[in-house]
Amino acid sequence: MLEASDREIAELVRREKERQARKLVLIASENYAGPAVLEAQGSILTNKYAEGYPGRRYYGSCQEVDSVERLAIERARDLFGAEHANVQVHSGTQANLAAYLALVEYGDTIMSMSLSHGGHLSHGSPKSFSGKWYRFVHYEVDRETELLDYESIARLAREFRPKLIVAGTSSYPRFIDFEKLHEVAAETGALLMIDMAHLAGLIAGKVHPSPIPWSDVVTSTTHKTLRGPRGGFALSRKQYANRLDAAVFPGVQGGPLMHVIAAKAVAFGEAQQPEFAAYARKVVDNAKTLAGELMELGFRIVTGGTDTHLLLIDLRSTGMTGKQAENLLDCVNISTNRNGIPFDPKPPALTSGLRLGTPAVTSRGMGPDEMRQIARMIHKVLSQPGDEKVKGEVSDAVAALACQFPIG
Ligand code: DSN
Repeated sequence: MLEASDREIAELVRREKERQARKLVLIASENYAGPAVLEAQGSILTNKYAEGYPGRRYYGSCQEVDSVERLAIERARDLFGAEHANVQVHSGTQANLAAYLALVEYGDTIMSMSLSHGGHLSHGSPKSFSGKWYRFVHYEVDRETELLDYESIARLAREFRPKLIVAGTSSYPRFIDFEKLHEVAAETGALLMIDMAHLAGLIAGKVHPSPIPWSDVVTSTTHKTLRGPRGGFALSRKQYANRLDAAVFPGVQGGPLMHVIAAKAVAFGEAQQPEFAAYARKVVDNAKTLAGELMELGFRIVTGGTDTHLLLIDLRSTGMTGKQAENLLDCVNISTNRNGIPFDPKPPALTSGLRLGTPAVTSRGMGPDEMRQIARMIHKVLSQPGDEKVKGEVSDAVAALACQFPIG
């Protein structure tokens, strides 16, 4: 139908599909949603208005979408062992916006990880609503170990007495100790909110410790390691359920996207299957193999490795910026993104780091052998940046690998 009614858009979708098949996607926050998720997201549920919550809507004829949302809520709660779930939030940032609205007042102090050390824009960047509406105090990683230093987080919390402590990152490659953060929050009278957007699939697959027992609210996206549709959700203790729901609607959103909620339900259902736990394990194993091989080839990896789906290359020894490395690899169809490293001397538009992640290539079925191959390709291109012959050889090798592992 699209081809017949809008050739321009149909052609762009076709080209994007071809791009996703041709490139090796190592962007840590990207993945390939499965066909059932895509079908639900593309369904006629998009036609229905359903402001409110199941059984309490502001529109008639919501019986079917009520059942869809109830299923999504039940599955999210079961998957993560949470007391309450809100599946209406449109995105991770929107989930964070709603969580702040539910838990703190305008102008209150919130403590979170610095963006330049692995945090997120919505954790208090001065350019985001969060940094404009709340007083953020940021903690950093330790300069030597590049790890979270829970003692220094506790000292900062004792000094600034935040109402809310936020943790969860977009480029920290190690386990986060949620229990220790809970202890800090309990000691200093703060609430604890974990943004598990990057980790949701790993937590669902039980290859990363869960924040649920230790947190008041947990926010997330659905499309990263969890492999669902582009969207968000939030979990909470029962005592914050009403406040969280009211903060989402009518606090910061209007009508829910029922087609996306259906696709979230499908993704939660898929993540409840044993195959998903096996997938999550492979994602982490692949990231460890990729990091190990890159280190063998002489790259410095921030923190010396990874416990998760992502790793961060420190490019300073190559004399190259993250932007240059990202562009070079893109030329050979390896898709990555530049990322600041802790205490990065370069600005965010350039950076000294390159972030790599394995969720997407693992969804294609790649394993340790392919990770070693990819590490060698990255090394070859970045160590001979001006050599067109090398670029041609690596492009051919990428094409061969991509053909061997179709995206379905
Ligand atoms: N932009 C996402 C990422 O790439 O990590 C986080 O929102």
